Amino acid sequence: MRHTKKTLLAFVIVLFIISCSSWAQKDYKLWLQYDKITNSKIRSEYTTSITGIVGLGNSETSKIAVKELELGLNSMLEKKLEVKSKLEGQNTLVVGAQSALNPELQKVVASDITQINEEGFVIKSVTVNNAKHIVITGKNDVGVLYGVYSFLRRIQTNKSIKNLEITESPKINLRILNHWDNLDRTIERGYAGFSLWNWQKLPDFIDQRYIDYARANASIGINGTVLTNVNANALILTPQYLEKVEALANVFRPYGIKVYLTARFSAPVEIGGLKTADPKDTAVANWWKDKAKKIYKIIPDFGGFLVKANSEGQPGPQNYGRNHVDGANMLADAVAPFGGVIMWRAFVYSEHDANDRAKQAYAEFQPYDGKFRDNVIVQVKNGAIDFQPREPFHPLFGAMQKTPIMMEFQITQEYLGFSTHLVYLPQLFKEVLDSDTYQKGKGSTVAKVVDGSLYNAKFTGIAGVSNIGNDLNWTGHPFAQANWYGFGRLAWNPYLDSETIADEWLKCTFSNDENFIKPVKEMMIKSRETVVNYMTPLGLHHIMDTGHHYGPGPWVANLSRPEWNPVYYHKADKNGIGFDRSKTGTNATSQYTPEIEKLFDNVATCPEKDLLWFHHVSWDYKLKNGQTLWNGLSLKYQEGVDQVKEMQNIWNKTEKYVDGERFKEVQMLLEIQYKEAKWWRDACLLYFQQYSGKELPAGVEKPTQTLEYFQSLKFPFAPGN
Ligand code: BDP
Repeated sequence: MRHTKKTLLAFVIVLFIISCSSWAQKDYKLWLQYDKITNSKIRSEYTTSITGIVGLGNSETSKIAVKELELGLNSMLEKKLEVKSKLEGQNTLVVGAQSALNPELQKVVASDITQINEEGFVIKSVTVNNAKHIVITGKNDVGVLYGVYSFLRRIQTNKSIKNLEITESPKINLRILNHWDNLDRTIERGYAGFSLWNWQKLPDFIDQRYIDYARANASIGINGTVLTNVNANALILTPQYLEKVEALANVFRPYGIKVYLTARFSAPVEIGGLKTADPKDTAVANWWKDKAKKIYKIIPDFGGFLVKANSEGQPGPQNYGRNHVDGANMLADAVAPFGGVIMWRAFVYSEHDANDRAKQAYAEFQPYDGKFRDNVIVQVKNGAIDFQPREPFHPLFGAMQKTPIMMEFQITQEYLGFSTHLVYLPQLFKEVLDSDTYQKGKGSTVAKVVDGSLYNAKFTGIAGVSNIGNDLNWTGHPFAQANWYGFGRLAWNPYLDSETIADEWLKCTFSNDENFIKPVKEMMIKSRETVVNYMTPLGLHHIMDTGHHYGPGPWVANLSRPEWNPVYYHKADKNGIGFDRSKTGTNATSQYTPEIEKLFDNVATCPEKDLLWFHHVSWDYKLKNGQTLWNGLSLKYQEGVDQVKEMQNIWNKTEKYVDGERFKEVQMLLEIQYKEAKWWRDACLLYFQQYSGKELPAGVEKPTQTLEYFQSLKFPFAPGN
C-alpha cells in the first residue's frame, strides 16, 4: 500500500515537472510555437502538398533554413519529412538560393527573381518535368531564410499553400534593435530582467539564448542589433570586449544579423590616452580610423556605430566647439572604407536652451541637411519629446530631403507601464508611420520618408529600443512579445496594418481558434488608446513620476532642469491646462509644413487627441462631444479604467484556449494594470482638480486615496532606472 502511494506520488511529481517544463517552453518559444495543425481540411492540404524537403546550398544559413523547416513542419504536421539534397519525386519543398537551383527551376523563377532585392524571397508553386513542387528561393541565402519563415508563418496561420506566387522584399535596409544594455548587464529602461549578453563568460561561453535570439529576430526580418546602451561605455571598444563582440557577431551572422556598437564620443580620451576627442584633431580622427580597422579585422561585416552625442550629458563634438556634422562625418570617414554606417541620433535638447524642448532637435538638425557624409543616417525618435503614449510625429520627418533619416521607436515600455501593462504598440507605430507630413504634397507619409521612397534616400533604416531581457519569456509580459514581433514586421514592411500583425502574432503564439482570436485581437487593438486614456488623454504628456517614469507624477516641479518636470509639460493653472505650442505660444507648429501647421495651430481644427500638446485651453473649453474640458478629461481617465476592466473580462473567457501558465500570468498582470490605471486616474484628477476647482462629473468613480497619499509614494528601486 505504502509502495503504491509512493509510486503514485512520484508519478504525480513527474507529471507536474513535465507539464511545468512544457509550459515554460511555451513562454520561451515566442511566436515560433509550431503547434500541431488541428483543422483537418487544411492539414490534409499541407500533408498532400508537402511530402519532403529538398535542401540546396551548403552555407550555414541554408542549413539553418532547412533545419527550421524540418522543425516547424514536423511539429505542425506531426510527420517526419525526409530531407534530400537533390530534386526528385514530387510535392517537395525546394529550398535554396537561385544559384543553387537546377537549370529548369532557375528558368521557372527567373522573372520572379528580378522583382526582389538582395534580401527578398520568392515562394512559388511550380511544375517541372510534370512534377509539382513549391520553391522557396532568393538572390541570397538570407532571403531564402526569410522565405522559409514566411512560409512557416503561412502554415502557422492556416493559410492555403496552393498556387503560391509570392515575391517579397524588405522595404527598409537597416532593421535594427537598439539594446540599451550596460556592461554590468543592467538594462536602461529594461523591464524583463538583465541583459542577454553575458560579457563575463564571453567569448568562450556561447549561451543557447544568443542563438535563439538570432533565430527569433531572423524570423521577423530584423537584420541588425546594437548591443550596447546609447549612454555608452568606451570599454566596449577595447580589445578585451571586442573579442566578445566578435563571438556574438559569429553567432548572429548566419541569421543575417549584423552587430553594431554605440560609440562614446570621448573614447579617444578615456581608452585611447589622447588629450582630446575633438573631431577636427588629426590624432583623434586617426584613432577612430585605427579603431575601425581593428574592429573590421575581426568582424568584417560589422555594421557601424550608433551615437548619442551632446544629449543628456553624453559627450560630443560640441564639447570642443564643433557641431554634429563634424562629429558624425569624422566617424563616418573611419568606417566608410569598410562599408560601415553611422547612425547619429537627433535626440537633443540643451540645458542652456530655454526654448520649448519639442522644438530643439528640429532647430538644430534641419539646417544640417545635405551636410552629412553618404554613410550617415540621422536617427530620429517618433515624436519630438520622448516616447510618450501619444505624440504627434516628429517635424524632422520629411524636413531633410538630402539626408537619410531613420525612425527610432521604443519597444520597451518606459512611459507605458513597463512590462506590467498590456499595450499593443504596433497601433502607436502605425499612427506615426501613417501620418502625412505633406512635405511633397498630400500622401507624403512618415512611412515614405522612412522607406526612402519620398526623396529616393541613399539608404534607409528603422530602430526599435528593445524590450528584451533574460526573463524566461524574454519580454516580461507575454503580450510584450507582440511588440517585438510587430516592430520587426513593420520594419520589414511599414505598410502592413497592425490588425494583420496582431492576427498573425496571436495565431503563431496562441491559437487559430476564431473564438479566441476575435476578442483578443480587439483587446490588443484597443489597448493603446486605453493606456493613453488612463495616463495622458487629450494630448497630455510627460506627467510620469520622475527618473524612473513609473506611475503618475504631474506634481513634480523640483528637478534641476525645467524640462524634466511634468509641470513644464501640462502647465495646469486656474485658467486651464496644456502647452501652447501654437503661434501664440512657442510656435512649434511652425516646424511642420503649412498644411499641418494650420491644422495643429488652430484650436478648432487641432485633433482632440493632440489638443493639450499644442494648446493651453480653459477648463470650460467645449470639446467636440459638448463636454467641458474638465468633464471630458475626467471621463477619459475613467474610460481608460473601464477599458482595462473590459480587457480583464475578455481575457477571463480565454482560459480554454491558452496554456495555464500564460493564462494566469496575463490575468495577474491585467489585475496590476487595472490597479495602476485607477492610480493614474485618481492621482491625476485629484491633482488637476486643485486648478480646475470643479467637481468630478457623474460617471467618474470616487478617488481611492487622497492626493497627499499619491504624492507620498516613492519607488527608489523601480526597474530600468
Ligand atoms: C529617455 C530615457 C533615457 C534615454 C534617453 C535617450 O529616459 O533613459 O537615455 O531617452 O533616448 O527616454 O537617449
